[in-house]
Formats: sequence, structure tokens, C-alpha cells
Amino acid sequence: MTRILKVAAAQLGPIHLAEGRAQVVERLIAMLHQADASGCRLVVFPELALTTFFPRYWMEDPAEIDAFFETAMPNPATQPLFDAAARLGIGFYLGYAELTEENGTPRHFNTSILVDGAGAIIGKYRKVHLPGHAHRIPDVAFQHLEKRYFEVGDLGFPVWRAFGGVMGMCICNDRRWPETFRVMALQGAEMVVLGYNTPTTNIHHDEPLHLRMFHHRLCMQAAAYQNGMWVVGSAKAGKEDGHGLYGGSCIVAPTGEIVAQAMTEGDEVVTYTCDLDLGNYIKEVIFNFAAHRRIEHYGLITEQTGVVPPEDA
Ligand code: CDT
Repeated sequence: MTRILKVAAAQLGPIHLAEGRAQVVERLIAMLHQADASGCRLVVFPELALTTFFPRYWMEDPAEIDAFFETAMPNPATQPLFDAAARLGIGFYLGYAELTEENGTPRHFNTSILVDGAGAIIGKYRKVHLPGHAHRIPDVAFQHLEKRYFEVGDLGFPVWRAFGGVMGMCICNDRRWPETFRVMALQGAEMVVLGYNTPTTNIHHDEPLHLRMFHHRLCMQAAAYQNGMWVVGSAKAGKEDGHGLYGGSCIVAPTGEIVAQAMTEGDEVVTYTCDLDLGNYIKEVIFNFAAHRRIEHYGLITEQTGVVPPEDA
């Protein structure tokens, strides 16, 4: 029996600082309806989809910072999204800033959830590869303070049986790291869904936009092929209070080909009918992990983070 999942990457245009959760949730619900009307059963929203990309701002007041975080999910602002999903019988991935408390200590994570067609949360992921810096960089147009505002995720890279297949999640910068996808592929992931907020400029290095977009696609296309899986990436795009985020939301087949992609930098629903068995031939031959992986030679990957070159001769 063919296993078909029609999926949508629901790209969001900009969310300005002044925009409240209620307005954003209305936009998410509109895209949920659009995806449902075209027969999708899963909708992928971006990273930190409920607010502007706040890690660009240096903040010191804990109350100001925490105002960007959700202390419960769902909550009164997002409940209408869950209700709409349940009414339509459509699932979704949603990225948001999570504030929780453990033994009286506040914990901040860059989180995503997977919600099924009944509106129930079936999976949670907390971003592992936090990019950027924790200190304030002087004389730049914007900061990238994920290392200041979030802790490294503590849930690993789990996968879930859902939507007729095995699903995994990651968030933005995670897509640049092959380990992310391989760990999920080793658990049988057939589709990995992710949201992102990627600035159009690099504050550390003069890098043209076309190259930044190339790297975005390169990582997801390589990951899809090397693991025989579908990869769905959904952007927050456009200019947020003058700060550019690139679009490029896309759906990548296990062959590594982009089969659908966004054409705008606004709210846009990109859909594709995915055959969850398409990756099987790749996983049975060239990337047959059980037959060909040589873990006795991969030790450095988990023993060492930085580069240790050989001594000079
Ligand atoms: N949100 C996020 O992870 N963005 C990063 C930007 C890296 S530049 C500091 C990304 O990988 O797209």
C-alpha cells in the first residue's frame, strides 16, 4: 500500500515587534485552512512563529525577554490554532520560545511541537544547535543572541510514528549539521520538518544573499538524499522592522530534489504530495546503513567538538 502524505510548508511573512500573538495566530489559521483546502494533512510553520525574531535585539530586563516566551502550550493566544486544527483534522509543526520551570529554576528553550489531527501535542523538540553569541556585538545592524536567550535543547533528536510514517523535527540552524538528520535517520525518520529564521545578511562576513540561499538548500538537499528522507523547511521571511529574513521555504524529496518552493517573502503555503516510501530504494542500496556504515571509524564525531589538527612535522 502506498503511503501518501500531502504536506504544506506554511511560510510566514514578517512579524513586526508591535504585532501581537492574536494577529499572528489569525494568519496561521488562514494558512491552515488554505492547506486543508488543498488536501494537506500536515502543515509546517516556522521557528519562533508567534513573535518577531527577537534574538536580534539586545535586552537586559528579564520581564522584557520573557514577554517573547510561552509558559504553556496551548495557551489562550494559541488555543484557536489548536481548535482549528482539530476541527479540520489537520496536524501541524509550530516553533515557539518556551519558558518552563524546573525545581524553581526558569528554563528557556527554542522549541517546536508536533500536533496531530486531533489537536493533541504528540512530540516536542528543543533546538540543539544554537547559533550566534551571548555577548553584545558593537556596531552591527542586529545581534543574533540565541546563545543568550536559550539553553541548549535537552531532548535529543527523537522521532514519532505519526501521519502514516516516522516523523522527526529540528529547528533552523540544526539543518546545517549532518548529525541532526543522521541521528533521526538511524531511528527510521522518513520525514523531518523544520522552521527557520535566517537573516539575509551575515554580520560577521560579507556574504551575498544568493550564497546564503545556496547553503540553505544545499544542507537540506544533501540531508534528504544522504538519509533517504523527505525534508520540509518553512521560513519566516521578509523585513521585520527593517531587518531582512530570507524566504526559500521548500519541500525536498529523498532524491535530494526540491519538489516545491516558495515564490514570495510573505505568507505563502507551499504544498506537495509526498510518497513516504520514495526513500526506500535509496536506503536499500547506496545508504543501506546496516550494510555500509563503519562506526568503528566515526568515534571522533562524538568524542570531540573542535578541530585538532596533526602536530607540525
Ligand atoms: N535562527 C537560526 O538558527 N538562524 C541561523 C542563522 C545563522 S547566522 C548566526 C541559521 O542557521 O539559519
